[in-house]
Amino acid sequence: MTYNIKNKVIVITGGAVGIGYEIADKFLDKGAKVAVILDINETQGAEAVETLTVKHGPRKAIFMKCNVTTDLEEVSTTIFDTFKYVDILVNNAGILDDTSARKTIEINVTAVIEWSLKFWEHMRKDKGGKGGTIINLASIYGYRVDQFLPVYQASKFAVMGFTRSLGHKYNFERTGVKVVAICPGFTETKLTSHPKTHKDEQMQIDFFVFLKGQAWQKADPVGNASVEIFEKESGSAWLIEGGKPIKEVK
Ligand SMILES: *[C@@H]1O[C@H](CO)[C@@H](O)[C@H](O)[C@H]1NC(C)=O
Ligand SMILES: *[C@@H]1O[C@H](CO)[C@@H](O)[C@H](O)[C@H]1NC(C)=O
Ligand SMILES: *[C@@H]1O[C@H](CO)[C@@H](O)[C@H](O)[C@H]1NC(C)=O
Ligand SMILES: CC(=O)N[C@H]1CO[C@H](CO)[C@@H](O)[C@@H]1O
Repeated sequence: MTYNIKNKVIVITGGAVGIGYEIADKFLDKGAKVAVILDINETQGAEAVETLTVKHGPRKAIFMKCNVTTDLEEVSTTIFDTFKYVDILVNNAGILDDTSARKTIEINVTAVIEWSLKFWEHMRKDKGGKGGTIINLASIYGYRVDQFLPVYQASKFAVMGFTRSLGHKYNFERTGVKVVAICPGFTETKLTSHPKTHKDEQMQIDFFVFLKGQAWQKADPVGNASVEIFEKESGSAWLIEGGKPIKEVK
């Protein structure tokens, strides 16, 4: 089955910069009707809309200020009122700060689950929707284990389990809502320029050395990969590392 992006309304959390921005750009390239960019930073949101408008034309990108941990009800209501129907949700907002476990879990797990369920209900065919797609940003940390970021690791395992279960064939066949995960390897964004591990000095040094040895990529190929993954089977997860072609994570 070919999934058509043309005329689809896409909502992207954390969409103003980095991977989220690239995803908005690539879906607009493929003919999406509008990209609704949610982000906490209004300056970056306005900049993203300005750049995307120059590239794709007026009213293709819209910014709404949003804190994913607190604003789900208010922002989703505004989105549904304004656009009537949302076809694609990308849960991308996240932090990388292993010194604040509660915050990481709140943003990277709880918010992903709550946003997914809200839009899943909106899209499900068996409850009056037209079906749709939810793309969750997991990470290489969703399946490969290292010793440096245990909290982040836990949050990504959670996103993978949630995605595979909600996206299970059983649920997809009933609802027509596809749920897939994208697992980027190390990607150059603002988030990764200052990763925080524990205050343990030796670990900081070892982590720095470890980071230097990874296959880094820019955010751009992750945007491309998300367009490809849009067509994949519900419940599946895909690795994009070092800018190489995507690979299924079993
Ligand atoms: C928002 O982004 C701008 C531009 O990158 C930055 O200068 C500013 O500090 C950010 N604001 C907050 C509250 O993080
Ligand atoms: C988002 O909301 C939470 C909960 O109220 C708060 O702790 C956090 O600081 C907010 N984030 C920003 C960037 O304002
Ligand atoms: C992304 O895809 C576009 C075509 O859709 C292509 O021109 C570009 O080279 C790709 N970029 C990467 C980094 O793969
Ligand atoms: C699903 C989700 O919100 N994932 C984010 C968690 O945080 C990382 C940053 O460390 C983001 O890259 C993910 O998109």
